Amino acid sequence: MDTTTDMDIDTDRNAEAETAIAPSRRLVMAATGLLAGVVATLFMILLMMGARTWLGISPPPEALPDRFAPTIPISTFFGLFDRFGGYNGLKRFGITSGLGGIFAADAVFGIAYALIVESRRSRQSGRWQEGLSRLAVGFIIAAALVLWLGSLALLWPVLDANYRGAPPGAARLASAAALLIEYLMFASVVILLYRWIAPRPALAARPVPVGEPVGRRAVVAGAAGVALTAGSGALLRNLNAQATFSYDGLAYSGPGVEPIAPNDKFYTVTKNVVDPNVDAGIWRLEIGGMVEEPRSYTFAELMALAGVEQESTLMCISNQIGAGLMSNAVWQGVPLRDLLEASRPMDGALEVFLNGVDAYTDSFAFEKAMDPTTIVAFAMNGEPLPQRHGYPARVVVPGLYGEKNVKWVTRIEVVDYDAKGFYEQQGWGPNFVIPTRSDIFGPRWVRRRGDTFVEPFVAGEMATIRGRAFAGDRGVQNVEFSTDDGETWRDVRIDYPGTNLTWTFWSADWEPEEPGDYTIVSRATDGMGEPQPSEARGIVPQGATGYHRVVATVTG
Ligand SMILES: Nc1nc2c(c(=O)[nH]1)N[C@H]1C(S)=C(S)[C@@H](COP(=O)(O)O)O[C@H]1N2
Ligand SMILES: [Mo]
Repeated sequence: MDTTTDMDIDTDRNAEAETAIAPSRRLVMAATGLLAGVVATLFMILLMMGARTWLGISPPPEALPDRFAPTIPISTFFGLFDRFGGYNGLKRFGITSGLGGIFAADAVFGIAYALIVESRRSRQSGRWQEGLSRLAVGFIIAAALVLWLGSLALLWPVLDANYRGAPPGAARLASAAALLIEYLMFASVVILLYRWIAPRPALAARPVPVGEPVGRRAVVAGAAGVALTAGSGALLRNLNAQATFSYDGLAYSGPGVEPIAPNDKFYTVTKNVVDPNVDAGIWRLEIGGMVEEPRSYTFAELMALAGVEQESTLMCISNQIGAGLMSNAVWQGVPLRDLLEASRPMDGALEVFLNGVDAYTDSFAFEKAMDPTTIVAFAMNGEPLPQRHGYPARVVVPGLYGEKNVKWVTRIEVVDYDAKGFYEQQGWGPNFVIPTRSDIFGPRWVRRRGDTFVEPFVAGEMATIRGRAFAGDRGVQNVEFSTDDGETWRDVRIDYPGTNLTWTFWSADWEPEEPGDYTIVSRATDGMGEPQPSEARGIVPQGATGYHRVVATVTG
């Protein structure tokens, strides 16, 4: 590196710069580097927040957990839930540790810059403009490239996320470009700020009196940091207001449940901290992979295709017996089969691999994709899909757990291998067919040691027990009910039969004769004549099975 022109400016200063740097001066340099690093980080975070808010580009603190969550085994994943307060607590932890990590890395970066680059004879001029030597420019570019290539390597699989709905190819380019710009800006701000604040070499040789420009500049830099924090804070509050914390895990249960769940009460599960807010104008649905004719549909083109209307029930694999991570709706959409056939799938198709705009992935058998009941839905109960349920389009695949019903779907690939999506990589499955279940939702009960009705029943008075049964896409043939913990069974009344793809609502009258505790149980038989499994099985790894038991206290 040739710095002779800089060095020629002032030979006295030159001489000083060649003398060893005093430890106290090193401390000032390190502190200045730290300050520059922190302020530059605040600036970069403001850029990231802006890119997230207006362009839907996922910042590294959001992308990192998305990248690594699928690699965490289920047991560890649930262990983390316990430690951090559920999925929401874990999501908060993911974001804050991502932000913390960025600050720590960048503070180290600032200090290292000060002690390594600035202590070299690279800065012979007292004025920062002149200090912008080739070495500094080289350093900016090298540092940004290292951060950028590292980020690309680490985040590649999730860089195709775009929370405004840009198609995966464009989204990946946008994410990569944003990172490069952010890192270049970061490195530039570190250097410019350092050189603006730092004591000039000529001054540094003597003690810095209070009130020197150095101190004032550090204060100005600090103030800039505060202003940047306020800016990021405003954007962060805005994102936090949209965050899924308030509704992720929303259950639909209790005596008030209706056969068709209203859209705003439909159970909700999402991996995201802030769900996509898709601009249907830029969104596309791509059909690709092993097809003769890859295609890309605009929202208008999709809606113009011959559509179907279908009532079907969705249930999360994490739905405990008796719990409310299940709901039923009438969906409007296009059979996936029509879209696949239009693209002419090749021989050897084994599965379809689905991508949401949030870099969520899942897969299911090609044969299931060709089933006429598997649809790409764009409306729910006669309204456009609500944002949190996948606007502008989601897959509805009856009979398979909720996770296969990819929301904000943007790309469907035909593949000839066993593709594993977000949760399947954690170890869920491999069988995602919903087992038959039935439960009781009224009168109200609470989960104590076991489930217990809140209000006591009265001997000699007629009461009505109400519940639901669900058998994936096999239909519910019949439901039975017991008030003696399964010793004896009798048939129930079917209040809402639904279809093969939906749940069934049932009720039974019960007039207890004697005071005491009774265990109420139900069991269903599916449309194939198969009884509901009685074996109590937990949700990991293939969803819960077993009977729902609720204890009733009968008073005299
Ligand atoms: N793109 C995307 N699709 C997704 C998810 C997600 O996080 N991202 N979550 C899945 C899970 S685990 C479930 S149970 C269902 C929930 O759908 P709902 O919120 O509309 O009820 O969406 C599935 N589809
Ligand atoms: Mo789920």
